[in-house]
Amino acid sequence: MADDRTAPTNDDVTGYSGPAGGWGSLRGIAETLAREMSSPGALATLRTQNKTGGFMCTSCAWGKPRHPHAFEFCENGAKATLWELTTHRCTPDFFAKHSVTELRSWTDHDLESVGRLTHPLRYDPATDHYVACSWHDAFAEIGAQLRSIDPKTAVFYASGRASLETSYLYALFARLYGHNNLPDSSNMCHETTSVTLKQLIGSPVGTCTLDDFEHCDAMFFFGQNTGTNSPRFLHQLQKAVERGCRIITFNPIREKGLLSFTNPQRPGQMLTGSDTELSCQYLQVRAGGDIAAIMGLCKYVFEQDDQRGGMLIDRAFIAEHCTGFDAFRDKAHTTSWDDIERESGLSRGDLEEAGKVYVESERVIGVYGMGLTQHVHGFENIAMLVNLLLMRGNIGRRGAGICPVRGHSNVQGQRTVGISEKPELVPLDRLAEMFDFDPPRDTGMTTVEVCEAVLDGSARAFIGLGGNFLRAVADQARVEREWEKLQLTVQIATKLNRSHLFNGRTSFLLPCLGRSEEDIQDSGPQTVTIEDSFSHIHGSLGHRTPASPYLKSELAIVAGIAQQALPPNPKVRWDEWTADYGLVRDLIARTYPDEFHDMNARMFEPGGFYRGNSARERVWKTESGRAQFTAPQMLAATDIPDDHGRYRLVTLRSNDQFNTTIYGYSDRLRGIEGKRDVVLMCPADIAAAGLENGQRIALVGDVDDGHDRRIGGLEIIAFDLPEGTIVGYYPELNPLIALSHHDQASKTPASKAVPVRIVAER
Ligand SMILES: Nc1nc2c(c(=O)[nH]1)N[C@H]1C(S)=C(S)[C@@H](COP(=O)(O)OP(=O)(O)OC[C@H]3O[C@@H](n4cnc5c(=O)[nH]c(N)nc54)[C@H](O)[C@@H]3O)O[C@H]1N2
Ligand SMILES: Nc1nc2c(c(=O)[nH]1)N[C@H]1C(S)=C(S)[C@@H](COP(=O)(O)OP(=O)(O)OC[C@H]3O[C@@H](n4cnc5c(=O)[nH]c(N)nc54)[C@H](O)[C@@H]3O)O[C@H]1N2
Ligand SMILES: [Mo]
Repeated sequence: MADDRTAPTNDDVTGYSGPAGGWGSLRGIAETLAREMSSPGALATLRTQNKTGGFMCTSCAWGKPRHPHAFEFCENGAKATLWELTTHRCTPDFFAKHSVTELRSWTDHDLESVGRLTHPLRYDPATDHYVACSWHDAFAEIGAQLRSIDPKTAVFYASGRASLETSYLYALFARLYGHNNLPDSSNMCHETTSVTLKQLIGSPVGTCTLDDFEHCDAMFFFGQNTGTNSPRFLHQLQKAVERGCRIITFNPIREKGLLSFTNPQRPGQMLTGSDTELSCQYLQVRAGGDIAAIMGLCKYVFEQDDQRGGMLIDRAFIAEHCTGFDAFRDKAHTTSWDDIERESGLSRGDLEEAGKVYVESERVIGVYGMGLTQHVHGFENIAMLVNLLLMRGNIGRRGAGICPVRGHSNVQGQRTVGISEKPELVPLDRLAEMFDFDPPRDTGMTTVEVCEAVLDGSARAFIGLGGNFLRAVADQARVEREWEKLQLTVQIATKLNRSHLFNGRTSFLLPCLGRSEEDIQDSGPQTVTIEDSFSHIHGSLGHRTPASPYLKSELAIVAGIAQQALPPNPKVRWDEWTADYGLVRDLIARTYPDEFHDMNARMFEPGGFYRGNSARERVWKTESGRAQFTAPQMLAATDIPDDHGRYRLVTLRSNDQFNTTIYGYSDRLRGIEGKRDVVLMCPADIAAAGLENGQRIALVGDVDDGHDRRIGGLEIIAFDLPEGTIVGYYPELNPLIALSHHDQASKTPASKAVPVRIVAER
């Protein structure tokens, strides 16, 4: 349990005591500039980032304000751009020198550091090297292979970066070809959100907009590491706190970014070193303890409501808009404080103090990230947050709502325009009519099901539109071993990564333009669009000279493959669409007229155009037509019982990475420098296990399914954590996560509260 008196703080056991932002973040940017020898004008490019007429950052999906700051980017957004603008190149000469098998021993950092991919490449199994090939041959061969297999055995994966235009065509391609196997990175991320919020409030995405952060009285913040993963959000947090909004944070780690912030955009704060305190209460919940913690908050609200004659709970709202309230109330009544304290690791007093802020606040926003979604009972985590908010009508009002903080810059948008394995979310009848075909109606594979299909040999082909699928999935080592059974693998990427080093019998690596680069097609320079976390759509125009003259845009690559794989269809015009992306936006507008009408005219509206959200209007597109309370059947977000020597491992990001892209080895805000092979553990746990700070250990997966999962050579670092919760880095620890360890409702891999044991190495 978190107790500041017995456990040292992060600052005692590690090096960093400064706030998030500040000089440290500027140093981080300068180091990346130098390391990547970024091309001339890189800083000028950064100035146009996230501004109307410029390009939209490829880092996180946080909203882009109507009135941007002079530099509307953060340390990590700048790193993402500079990483793309590197002068290093990964050429056919490089691949002549290094076999694919050799490259498997390289780190993620070293692979991407080689630089931007320059030529289309084909894997030659005879020599185990990649060799350059022509685009024409690549498209023809991929098309021929796709024509030779049952479409239902092919998978079209997408990482959440590709534009709305590319995503729309990619999904259309899959359906014309004959499958709905369209998982995207969202399946490992906020799919829990898409499934839970759709079922409970009828909208699969958050209900807030940036404006709400100017009007809320409190934010309840669960499992999202703002300082690292959505740093531009710190501006809204700082402003909110300065006008009196209170932030209560639930997180096993005392994340610097949620404790305090020095704003690099405010020279005064930079000079004086003063910072803004962000969270007024910081509750170090156990990993997997949020159902219990939120139940505690709700129980307090019920108790206070009883004492104040029923004045606290918004019964009028509940009567008019909700269902399931009575069962939920009964559940809260019968749940004991003892159970809540044990499962959350928090004291009743602390939860009551937080509950007091909730009932005192007129307008409340619930914010969350992977700390809620990546659990076996992620659904119930989010459902409890919905319960809490609905109790006082905190959804569908200005300054209130639910705010899942999305990951990839267009991950939400990809789902919006059809990349989904769930056909019921896609207007198939309209597509059938527009393109004169019979779309497949069966449910496609999630990322977990794709891995299962690779393991059992039923998957035949895999196309990856960006991303690093094989590195990002659970049970990574097992899936890697079976990958070569695939008949065809195609990866569309900007930089070399581990997924490119495991090849199907026929295998291509196709290099594409990055978003900051100029995309010239037959009708001239092309704009693309993306959707941020708040359902706002932004045009993005790259200005940089492409890293290589042989690159193609993602859209052109998708169209090039589709053209070869599919029979001709007069309604399907790959060449015309590639020549003018405006025509693709017209298709999007025709497919989704309510949200995307006049898309071409609106895409450069300052702050983006809003595609709306029904739940925000208190229109509940759920089965019952109402917002749904849930009575959870469990208090822990994991199914694996506590046991002596069993720990809940949280796998998460450092400050110096974007997912599997490792920029460097500095987790600045947590004070961990120069290494990633670490396990953070609280001093009490270290002592109880008879271990020592700095000792080498192995982690062993603790699921009894006949598969050994073990990673050795890890260093213990004493860290301020609740007992029983230990922490290490993604993606290095992914082989420890059993494929079966996923959210029960959405199949999002449960990368948090992974059951493990510790074996001392010496
Ligand atoms: N710079 C940078 N930005 C990024 C990314 C990146 O890698 N680098 N990745 C992008 C992507 S795709 C995504 S999805 C987002 C991810 O952003 P986050 O949602 O912040 O994801 P994580 O890094 O996994 O951090 C999870 C947080 O939840 C906490 N946590 C873990 N388990 C629990 C729990 O059981 N309960 C609670 N209450 N908290 C818990 C952890 O301590 C940590 O603070 O960021 C996006 N932005
Ligand atoms: N254990 C554990 N596993 C996790 C998570 C976790 O918290 N813990 N988080 C999960 C989450 S939230 C996510 S979103 C997934 C991420 O999974 P992915 O989205 O598949 O992985 P990324 O690391 O974002 O992909 C990086 C690669 O994308 C390519 N790339 C970069 N820019 C572009 C571009 O503009 N176009 C194209 N075509 N390619 C580009 C580069 O080749 C780069 O190597 O991982 C998941 N896995
Ligand atoms: Mo993500």
